[in-house]
Amino acid sequence: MLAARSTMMTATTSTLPFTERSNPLTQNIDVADCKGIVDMLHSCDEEMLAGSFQFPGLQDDSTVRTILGAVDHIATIMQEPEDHLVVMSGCGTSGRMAFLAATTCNRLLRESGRQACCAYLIAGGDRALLTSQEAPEDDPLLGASELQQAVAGKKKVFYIGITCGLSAPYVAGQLDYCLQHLEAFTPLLMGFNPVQLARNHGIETWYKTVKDVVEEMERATKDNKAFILNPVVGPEPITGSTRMKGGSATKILLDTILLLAAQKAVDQCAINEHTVRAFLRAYSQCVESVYSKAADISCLVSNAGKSLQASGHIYYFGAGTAGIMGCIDASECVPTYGSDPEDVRGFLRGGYDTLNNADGCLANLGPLYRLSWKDFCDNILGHFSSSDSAIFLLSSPDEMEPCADLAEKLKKTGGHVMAVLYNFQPNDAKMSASFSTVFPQSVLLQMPPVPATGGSAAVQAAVCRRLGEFALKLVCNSVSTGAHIMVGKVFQNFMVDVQIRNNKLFYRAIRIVQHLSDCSDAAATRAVLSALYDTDDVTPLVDINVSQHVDRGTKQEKVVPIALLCAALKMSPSQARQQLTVTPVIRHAISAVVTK
Ligand code: S6P
Repeated sequence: MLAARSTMMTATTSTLPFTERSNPLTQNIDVADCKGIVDMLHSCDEEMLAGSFQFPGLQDDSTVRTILGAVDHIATIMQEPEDHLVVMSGCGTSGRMAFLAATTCNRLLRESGRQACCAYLIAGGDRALLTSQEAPEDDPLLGASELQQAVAGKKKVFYIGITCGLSAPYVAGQLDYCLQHLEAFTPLLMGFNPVQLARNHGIETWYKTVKDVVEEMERATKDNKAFILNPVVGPEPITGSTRMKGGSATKILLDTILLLAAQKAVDQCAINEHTVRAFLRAYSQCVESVYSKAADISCLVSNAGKSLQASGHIYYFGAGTAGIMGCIDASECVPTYGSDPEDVRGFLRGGYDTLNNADGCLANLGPLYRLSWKDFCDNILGHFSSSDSAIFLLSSPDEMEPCADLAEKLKKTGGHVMAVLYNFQPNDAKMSASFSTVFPQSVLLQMPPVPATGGSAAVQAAVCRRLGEFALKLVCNSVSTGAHIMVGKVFQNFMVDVQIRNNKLFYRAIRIVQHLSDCSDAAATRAVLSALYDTDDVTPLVDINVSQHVDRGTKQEKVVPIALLCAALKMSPSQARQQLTVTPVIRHAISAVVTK
């Protein structure tokens, strides 16, 4: 039988990374109503900023000091950009945050009359900005060679490797390369676990583990040749879903470092601990401003969930980086919830010209890479129906007008048409009245004042945009998480339809099965392999490389739910598959066999 709610990963909790732990704040998120879901996400985001996990948190002195160290290095590069470079890199959400930080920082530098000096790398290349490409995360050699290409001809490089779980071999390969070339590189590892909980699994194509590299980084840190920025922000609201708190904390840290470096380099501002703390406080205030609209956000969640329940879709629309936040949120639903890539999609006004990615237009890769509003109007508008949800993401009241035409067309179908607007201007009754006329179902986020740190108008405007993007990230994450909960993709706080798309996800799948069915690690492994290969006899599979399981997992659906039923009810994979056709809502299929 499946384990009841109370026995939460007890024996292994202290050795389990924070990023893989189940958060006690959200253990009932699967049975909460929409407002309850948003309130729990609020508590988790407060926890992210407050810390208190017996390890330094986001606002602790050691974190602030490391931020200041990074600011100094990057400001120097911004002042002498000729043959110097800042590279930010990661996999999945971490790579997307690196992309956003690099491209927006370059824009700010150009607007300020400076030369751009930031580059980004993402495992799987630019297509991973829009779709899930989880497998390249496992390849340290690919990471190292891509870094080598990116820095060709540069004399000094400040490298920021982001891996929320301290777990991605792609990033470890790059850090290792930096450590071997410390004459040119200053590496910074960003993540949200203590170093002793870095991933220690063997890597098939390499002789080191991620933990080996993290320990080398620790030694280089002691010699002042490297940085580790790893505040603990607590477990994710949906277990292991580092797109949420991990992605948000990454954004807070990258924004803070880059904006303060720009203030120092461009505006000659003195940056000290107080300035850093003022920035971090602004993000805390932003969290409170967003969730002060929890009731409005929960209406968006409810509509979006109804759309998925009716086999409809959720479409985000936005201009500039507001639209990019929607695209990023959409891209994460496939690996997290095993959802169809068409279920949640983002559309960007101006398409690739707005995305501003290194490889330019990717539209020829297929329909999922056609992301402009025009693409939506040409290919999807005609099918938009009363089952669908449209959410416009606006960064200024001026954007209402260009949205109004498309919004009216969508409203005529009877679908849910909603909007989120973040506003830094003083509250204006006329503006909010016209906003709610165009979008009767909407969230108007009145943003807190930006920290007054003496930067130029260009820097201050950039600070507003970064805070606004953060606010939109929280809302989009609430919408897509809540909607997938409503459609039964979460049990307790586990993503029970996660797809096995890389090594980390293979082991996470086993942990979910082990925990929920209260069985041994070996029994859970057998159940996952049995579901993966549709066989009762897993003996020949046990010694196969995990990369082969991942190849298969990328193509197989419902592996975790089937494995759960196999482990808990001693069903064969075909019986479990049959059970899931009778009870297709996975949460219902699982909860039907839970012992209370
Ligand atoms: C997580 C997301 C994943 C991760 C990726 C990198 O919600 O779906 O794509 O971002 O696996 O993880 P990490 O720990 O290296 O940042």
